[in-house]
Amino acid sequence: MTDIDVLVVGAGFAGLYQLHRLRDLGLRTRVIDAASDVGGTWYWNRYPGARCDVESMSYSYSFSPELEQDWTWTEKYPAQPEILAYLQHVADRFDLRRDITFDTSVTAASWADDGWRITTDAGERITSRWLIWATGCLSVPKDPQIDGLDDFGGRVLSTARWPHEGVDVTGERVAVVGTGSSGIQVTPVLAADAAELTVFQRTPSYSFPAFNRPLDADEIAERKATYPQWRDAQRASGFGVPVALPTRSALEVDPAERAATYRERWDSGVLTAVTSAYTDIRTNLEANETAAEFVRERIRETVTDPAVAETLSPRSYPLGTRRPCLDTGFYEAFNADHVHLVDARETPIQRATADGLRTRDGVTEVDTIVLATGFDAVTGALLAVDPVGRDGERLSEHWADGARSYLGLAVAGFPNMFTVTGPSSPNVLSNMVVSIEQHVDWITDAIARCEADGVATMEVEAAAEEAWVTQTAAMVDQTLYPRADSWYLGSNIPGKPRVHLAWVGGIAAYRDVCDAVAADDYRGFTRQRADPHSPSLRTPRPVSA
Ligand code: FAD
Ligand code: N01
Repeated sequence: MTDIDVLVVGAGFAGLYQLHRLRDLGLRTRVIDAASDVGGTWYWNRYPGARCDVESMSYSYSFSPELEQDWTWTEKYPAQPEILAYLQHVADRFDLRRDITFDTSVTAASWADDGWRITTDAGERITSRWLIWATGCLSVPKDPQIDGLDDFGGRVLSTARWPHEGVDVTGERVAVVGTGSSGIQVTPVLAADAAELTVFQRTPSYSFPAFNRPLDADEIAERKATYPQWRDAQRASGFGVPVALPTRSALEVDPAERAATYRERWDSGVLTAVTSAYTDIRTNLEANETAAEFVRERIRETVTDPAVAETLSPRSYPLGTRRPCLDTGFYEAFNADHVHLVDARETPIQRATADGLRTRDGVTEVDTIVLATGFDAVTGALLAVDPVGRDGERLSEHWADGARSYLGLAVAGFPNMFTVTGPSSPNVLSNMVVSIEQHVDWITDAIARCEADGVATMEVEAAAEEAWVTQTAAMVDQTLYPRADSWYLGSNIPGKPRVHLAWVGGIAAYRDVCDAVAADDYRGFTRQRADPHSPSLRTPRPVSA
């Protein structure tokens, strides 16, 4: 039995920074990851075209000014190998690997009054006073639910588990299933080599052009000189990406001015620019439709076949209520004769056969099937382990009606356990590196305070959790998000309760709430000293979002 102070599960952006911070406290900390190296998302998702859609100099750590100065990004939107190299550099620079165990999965965790008992698939048993899930919001690929994939005679690849040695599809017939961010990124790159490429699209995405390019020396120097101010602007923004804040309704400006505004923001190549152009795009259907139609016009302008353009145009849900995409040449790819689009809403994939994918129109024969079919978001990695909390309650039982948490950081009945970017925190509705740093800092400070105060257990009160769940759900109800079936709501996973998985109020307001909770002696938590006869440290005032 290994005995440590803190176990961190996951060695992506979150786990690496969490380890670095906990070392400063002098706590015996261990990180475990199923992967063979650091990187998390950027270790696993190696498909051609994979890159971030937040600019490199924003999608990076802010905690070390020296790191900011020494690391130089090459592109506005770096590709997966560059982001992975960055995280490998961070691991080496801060000497993190010596406390990380790779190729190992945490398979079970249960609370035992004085700490957590954890088991790994290597058969190791670990006792840890604190348990931190840095397991990622998009780390468990969704089962594609296509019958017969085992019967298929060719290759089946998943964007989320792309082979490390790469894949050459030159001269092949390829099917891509799925048109979320992964499918939209991989399609044009595979199209460049494949003999025939068929994209099976069930729900079209709204996608914006990245206008990706190499960074020039002047803009790098300018950002390096002003990083502190830039980071402040990120933290003060809605999503961790500074964009000009709207002051007017989309409905109070004339159509020509509105079109010019949308065009200017479209040309910026910033994912959130168009959706942030007016105050009410996320809350008012009519306002939203002005922006949605602007995007559809761009699709019609780009795709030469009007029928294909129409199939690619989202009409069944408002702009921004499902994750929008940033692409390089996605719509343009359909102008090539060898690239085909199947409307898999109209003609669903019935099953895979030995030769390809069958719809009611027949079998599309292919050599390779690429599954870009998404993830069991936010809760998937946690429920895969399904920790057992106080009184033997499983997380899956606690979440039977949907994920519940306090601040997205902790769960009632699960003492000394934290979730980095857990449900109902800004997580996937933000530049996640900004949100990860904020969570890691908050968790580290909370543990440090407990250690200083002689607190042995820190646990969310059920009433605080309930209040948070109620308040965050009410905020979602004021937006257009519930109008779409999306992975934000768990709709992509059969049987997953329909609960919005992210805080929708913007990262600056969220940070204020978290800071206020900490400043108010961790309001909403009970903190119990090791001596059972000493009074618990409790601040039972109501929380407010
Ligand atoms: P992850 O990077 O997902 O790391 C979690 C780690 O936990 C994984 O390595 C996994 O193996 C490990 N793990 C999970 N369960 C267990 C277990 N039981 N035992 C052991 N190990 C376990 N976000 C943005 O803000 N901007 C972007 O541009 C962006 N682009 C993305 C592109 C892709 C292709 C994907 C899939 C996601 C993207 N994201 C983006 C979201 C991205 O996941 C986060 O930005 C960030 O990388 C998450 O870091 P993390 O450390 O929280 O989790
Ligand atoms: O997954 P998705 P993703 N038959 O869930 C379809 C981040 N990310 O990996 O919607 C046919 O968005 C499914 O159709 P439908 C980002 O946060 C970022 O692409 O269920 N189709 C959908 O079209 C992103 O949002 C980047 O109707 C099937 C698609 O598969 C998140 O990760 C890049 C199907 C899945 O889309 C997830 O993106 C990549 C079936 N049986 C990822 N099953 C950046 O650019 C599923 N689908 C930064």
